[in-house]
Amino acid sequence: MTLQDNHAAGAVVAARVERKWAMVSVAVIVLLAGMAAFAGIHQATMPQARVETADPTTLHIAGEFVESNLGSALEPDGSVTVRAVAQQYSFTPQCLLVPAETPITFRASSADVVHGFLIQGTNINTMLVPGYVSAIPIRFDKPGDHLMPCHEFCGIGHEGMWANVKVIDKAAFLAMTSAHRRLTCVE
Ligand SMILES: [Cu+2]
Repeated sequence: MTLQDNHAAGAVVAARVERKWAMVSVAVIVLLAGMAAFAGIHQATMPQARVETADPTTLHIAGEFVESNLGSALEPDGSVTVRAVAQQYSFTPQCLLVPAETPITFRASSADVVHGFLIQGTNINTMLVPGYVSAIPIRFDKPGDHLMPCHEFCGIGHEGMWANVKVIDKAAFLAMTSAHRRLTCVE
């Protein structure tokens, strides 16, 4: 075998290996695009189906996020809507009370800068952007306590910004709704 034959054989091998790896990388891209499409279309995660806005400058004086409307509300269909506001450096209410085994929708916005909305032990993880309403559906299987830290750096007091989420028995929650229009676990 001459040196030239060797080179030719090497080129053939290199071309074959390159084709193989090109196919692998195309397959990875197709797989990732497929997963993103599945999550977006089938599980309705991102992008959000609609954009809701809320004026951060009047959040506390008018509309859905006035203080008297924050907390957990029982809807006519039996689901629960929880409304909260984030501001430097706290959440209002500081303790969110929700029932187990019930469809829940969290609706929250920010009064100033971008904050994070994350409930530990669940897949809730989003941003609260001033001017926009973040709406997240969830269902808790059992009672328990969850920490809800702000996980989006929002200023010097960021590390001290968190709230609690208390999941209680559904019957106990429903019993409380007759006495209060909006429920929280703030002491
Ligand atoms: Cu924050």
